[in-house]
Amino acid sequence: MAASIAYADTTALENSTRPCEHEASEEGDARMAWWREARFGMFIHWGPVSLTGHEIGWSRGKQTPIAGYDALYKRFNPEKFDADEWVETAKAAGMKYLVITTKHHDGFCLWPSALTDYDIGETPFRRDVLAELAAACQRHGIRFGTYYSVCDWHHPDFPLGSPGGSTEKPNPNLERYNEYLRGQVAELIERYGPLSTMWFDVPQAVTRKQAEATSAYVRKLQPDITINNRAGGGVPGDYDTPEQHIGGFSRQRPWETCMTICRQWAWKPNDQMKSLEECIQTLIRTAGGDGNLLFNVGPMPDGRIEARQVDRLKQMGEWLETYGNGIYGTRGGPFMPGKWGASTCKGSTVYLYIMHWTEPGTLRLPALDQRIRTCSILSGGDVSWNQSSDGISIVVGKEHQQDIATVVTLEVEGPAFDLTPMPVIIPSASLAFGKNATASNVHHGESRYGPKMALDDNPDTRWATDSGTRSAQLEVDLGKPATIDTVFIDERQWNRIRKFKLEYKTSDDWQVMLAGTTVGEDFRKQFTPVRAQHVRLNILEATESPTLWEFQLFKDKAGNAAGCTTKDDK
Ligand code: H79
Repeated sequence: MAASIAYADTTALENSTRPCEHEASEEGDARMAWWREARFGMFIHWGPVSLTGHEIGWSRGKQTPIAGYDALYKRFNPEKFDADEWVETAKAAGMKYLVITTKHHDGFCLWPSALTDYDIGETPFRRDVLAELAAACQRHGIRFGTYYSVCDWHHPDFPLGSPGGSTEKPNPNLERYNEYLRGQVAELIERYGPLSTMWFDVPQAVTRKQAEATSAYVRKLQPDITINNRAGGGVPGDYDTPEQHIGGFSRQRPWETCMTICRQWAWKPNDQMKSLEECIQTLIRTAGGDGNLLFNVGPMPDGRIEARQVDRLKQMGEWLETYGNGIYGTRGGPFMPGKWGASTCKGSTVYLYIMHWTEPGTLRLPALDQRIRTCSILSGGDVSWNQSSDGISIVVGKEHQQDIATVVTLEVEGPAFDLTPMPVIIPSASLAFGKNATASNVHHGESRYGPKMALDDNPDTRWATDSGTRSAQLEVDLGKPATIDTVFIDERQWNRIRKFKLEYKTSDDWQVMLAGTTVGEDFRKQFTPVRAQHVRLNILEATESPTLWEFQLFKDKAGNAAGCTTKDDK
């Protein structure tokens, strides 16, 4: 199996929202109750690989030759490791649980396992990192969970090897490997449990039957443990795991976005770190979509978490001290996350986290079917508001607008959770809005991923293509000829397009009006005006299957996105 196949499998799992398979059960709800309340956890990727500064697992046989990678543990001696310091950092960040890579794809075990010698007990350090960490978590009231990689490119019995599972081992024995895996997860639960979660990953070469058996075994050892959706074979587990992006709004199926504070999972010197604004807005948008955030740090080879990362996490915690009431113990909605911001609710309170004003100082929201009793700014100050059957408007003076998010609370008459979730649609006035469209490819042929989803001004819907797609066309019929000179394209943080042409149809040909390379979030470009009825975005190259949230066309509108103003308009 090639590395690319392994990756495609993971992607499929991340996106697995097949409601019929994931019927909520009472046991499931009970297991997940604390998890939903907690909302925010720390992910830790660590091991001897930190000595190289390259990516955990994936750099084996790539940046670092296999023999060299596998010998790193002999000089892994993180003398400054202090479990209390890590857990105190998580706590200061406002995190409620912690999940650590007990074994990544490289096979190294951070605890002294009875089933292998490739573990922390054989390093000069020798201390049991998991025992110390589990104890520290207990002391500080943080739930402790274990990441355990299903694939093991180091173990001779696992059929695939490095780099990235693209090679085959000479004498694999998957039966025996599964016994090893089950023996190890039993050690984890028995020695360091009760665990908050068993966080499986990259289940290459595993059948549904085997994954079901493993999950049942884990459940038997600890009935209230949560299990993610990566045990293998499409076994759904308790929650979905969007990786490095924020999951879509869903109240039916629990989900947890895992994301890195820098770029790499494992420590890398001078890795690019996210701004405080990006960190906090990510947490808000996650909670607003009714999901959790498992935010990753990669500690250094000396055992410490980088000071700048510790500082960033503390800043998040300080923000949460003021605004966390609207994060912990809340549910996402009723206003779905979008460019404008996100909302959460608890009791009869709706929390609005306003990040972009639809007009300077004003936010317009769709109508609610409960009366708003009061409206206030969480950090104090005046807000004026109006509610009618057409919608709600909220006006906040410049002096009370906050950089990261202005937090406004609405008190409604009944349980806010009963309000039906709705998108915040800001009319773009795009000439392509609601027009007929066709696409060369639609993800699984499903209409919810159809081309019209890119023409609906709805920030929660998108046109998507099948995984494996690397080029695609989206064609719009404007109904009648129109003059256009501006395009707006939004593929969010996915940033998959590498080469595209914007074209219009003449009587017998497609003519190029704009050519470009990357698109990403909020791409806006003006070009020489053309008059056309049929316009297409011709994506010539993409790193993954192309997907677009919005595709908009304008005449004389080089201005702001979707009628939105940003904080810069203050
Ligand atoms: O443990 C972390 C990742 O190592 C693992 N899951 C999270 C929690 C993971 N599984 N699949 N993937 C990541 C996606 C694979 C991405 C890749 Fe790459 C792109 C592999 C090779 C190219 C990222 C960039 C890793 C190496 C370079």
